[in-house]
Amino acid sequence: MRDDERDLRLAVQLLNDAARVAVLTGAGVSAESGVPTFRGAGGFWRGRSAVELATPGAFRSDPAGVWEFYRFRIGALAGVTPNEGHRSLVTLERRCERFWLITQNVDGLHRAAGSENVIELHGSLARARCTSCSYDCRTDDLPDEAVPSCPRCGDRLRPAVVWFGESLPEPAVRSAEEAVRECQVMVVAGTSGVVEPAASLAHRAGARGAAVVEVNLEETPISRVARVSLLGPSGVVLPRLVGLVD
Ligand code: BV8
Ligand code: ZN
Repeated sequence: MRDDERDLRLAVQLLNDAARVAVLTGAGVSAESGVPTFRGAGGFWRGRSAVELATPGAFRSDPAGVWEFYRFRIGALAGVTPNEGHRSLVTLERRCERFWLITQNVDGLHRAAGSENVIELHGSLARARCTSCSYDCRTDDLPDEAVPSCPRCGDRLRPAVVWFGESLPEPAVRSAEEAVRECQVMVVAGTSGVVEPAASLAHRAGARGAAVVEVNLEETPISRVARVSLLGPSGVVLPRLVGLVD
């Protein structure tokens, strides 16, 4: 039997034996819907890296430039639909007793596919919030200004995403911690395993005894803790894997 066949069968067996399953996804899962990844070629915008733009410092020094970057990404999502990989995770959720879908992605595609228990670690491009008061709104309702201002207090609005150097939303962290404690299997799909504290969720689940099943185009730091790594596009591998699970 070829190695990849053997690995796939092991991954199927691990999921068949599990009632409590967590999934951690990254930009690679949305890449199959045409959304540029964070670190690949898509990670650059007008010569500036996404990592450099996704920071409070960039927003302080160039709020209009940062809003241009986010409006570009929000606009690029129009017409983007979930792919087979997103849909396979909806099927997987329905067959598990307990299921957590932890995503680093901010594109809303898991919810659009029909996933229910979605934990958005890094927030969402669908919403903006005030930098001073509790006002928030949908980004398709934004005032048409270079730097949208809050209708309630007049201060600047910002995208409701988590920037580098910012803490993750408490409720999302609590749910992700529960998943790490309880899951028997954690499927980790389409993430470079570079960004913390998201990447540590996989390492900690593995260290605790959960079986980590990685799905990626290439090896990542998470491959070290994976019981099995399935190499290939998530839009092909995930449906194939879930399709074989009882
Ligand atoms: C925090 C929202 C505590 C914004 C994102 C030094 C100073 C300060 C902080 C740090 C530091 N060193 C480390 C840190 C922590 C820092 C961090 O991790 N930095 C990295 C760059 C080293 N983390 C933080 O700052 C976090 N907060 O730590 O709070 C704190 C508080 C105060 C001070 C210090 C610490 C906040 C991190 C959240 C950042 N926000 N997104 C926005 O989107 O604009 S993260 C961003 O990266 C996206 O969400 C993205 O999803 C995420 C992770 O990237 P990936 O999803 O993995 O995507 P990537 O492009 O990297 O990889 C794609 C993968 O898919 C690849 O492996 C590829 O092979 C694979 N792939 C591609 N195509 C396919 C595929 N796989 C399968 N099929 C395919 N078709
Ligand atoms: Zn306000």
